[in-house]
Amino acid sequence: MTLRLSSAGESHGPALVAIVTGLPAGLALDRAAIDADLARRQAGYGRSPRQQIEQDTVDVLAGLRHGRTLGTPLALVVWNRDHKNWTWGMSPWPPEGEPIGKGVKPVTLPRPGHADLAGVQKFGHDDVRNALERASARHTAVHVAAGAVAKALLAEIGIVVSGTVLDEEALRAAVDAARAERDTVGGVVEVRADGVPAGLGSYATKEDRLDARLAAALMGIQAVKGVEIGDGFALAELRGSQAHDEIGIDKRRTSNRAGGIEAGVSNGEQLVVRAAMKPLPTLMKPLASVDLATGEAATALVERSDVAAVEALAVVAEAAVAWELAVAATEKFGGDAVGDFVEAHRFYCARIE
Ligand code: EPS
Repeated sequence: MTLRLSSAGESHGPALVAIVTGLPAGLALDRAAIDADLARRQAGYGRSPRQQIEQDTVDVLAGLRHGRTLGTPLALVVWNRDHKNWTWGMSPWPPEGEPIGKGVKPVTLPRPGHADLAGVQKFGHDDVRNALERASARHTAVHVAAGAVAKALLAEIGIVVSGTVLDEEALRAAVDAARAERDTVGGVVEVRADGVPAGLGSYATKEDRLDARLAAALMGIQAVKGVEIGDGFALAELRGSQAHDEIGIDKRRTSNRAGGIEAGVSNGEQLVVRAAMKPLPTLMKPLASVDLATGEAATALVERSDVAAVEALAVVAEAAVAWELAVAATEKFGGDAVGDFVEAHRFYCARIE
């Protein structure tokens, strides 16, 4: 039983969907808890007016009965409320009637920093919208819903994951200043996980390494350009005697510069990872670009945008880390029923004590 997640959905299409397979049966899910994470993702400072339109909530179409998983594929849906303004422009089928609403006019002005140009080149599109709709961070909403499911599973074995902006005050000041100058900003988020037992992930192959998996998961989030595990880049400046975390007779560490992972394996200390986000590429004062329709010099697309989405990233990164930990935990403890999973974890923890 491998825990897997796949998702689909365009930013202004009808909905965002996710299918989760490999969840044990009998896991209790709390709709309010999932919706609370969706709301946290939307609440961040510097987000666009789109967030007032959306007010995301989750619907479950399969895999759940009376609030408990069935051990069958779980289908999650987050509807795009804004789709009502794009029914012609983002119609999945050839649209009928007069073109009306948003997304009618092709976009030909690619934004530096976005998927726009490489996206149309790669897929052979002539409307940049065909690239930007899926490249948009909008679909992180349904990944947050899946992350909330992962957190419910992790809670069964006492693992708690939480993400924050590294420096909220500085971020808010930077957002205010950037907004005044009609610009955008990025920032750094940190995710910590408590209760992670030693032994998740493995040094056996590079694909097994928990740090590699977490880095890939975080880099998989829009706009993330850097990832650190524990003290990360700062460790490169230290001597070995200063960098490593000494082991006590209780097998605990006196420090945690490794961020809870050594050699790709969790070591029982708090997991600490950080992700750096670049400033958002949709600018009200656009950068130089080319008009793909005429080949002439132009400035990039100007669209409704966020000033920053760093607080949203903290929630999305939390979901991504929770997801990877849930994959690693189910790999290690298995179980078709949630009770089997919990029991295997209990047995293992007793053994390594
Ligand atoms: C996004 C652009 C904005 C954001 C959007 C991500 O959307 P729009 O182009 O519709 O104004 O608001 O984020 C969300 C809608 C969301 O829920 O996170 C982008 O280009 O990535």
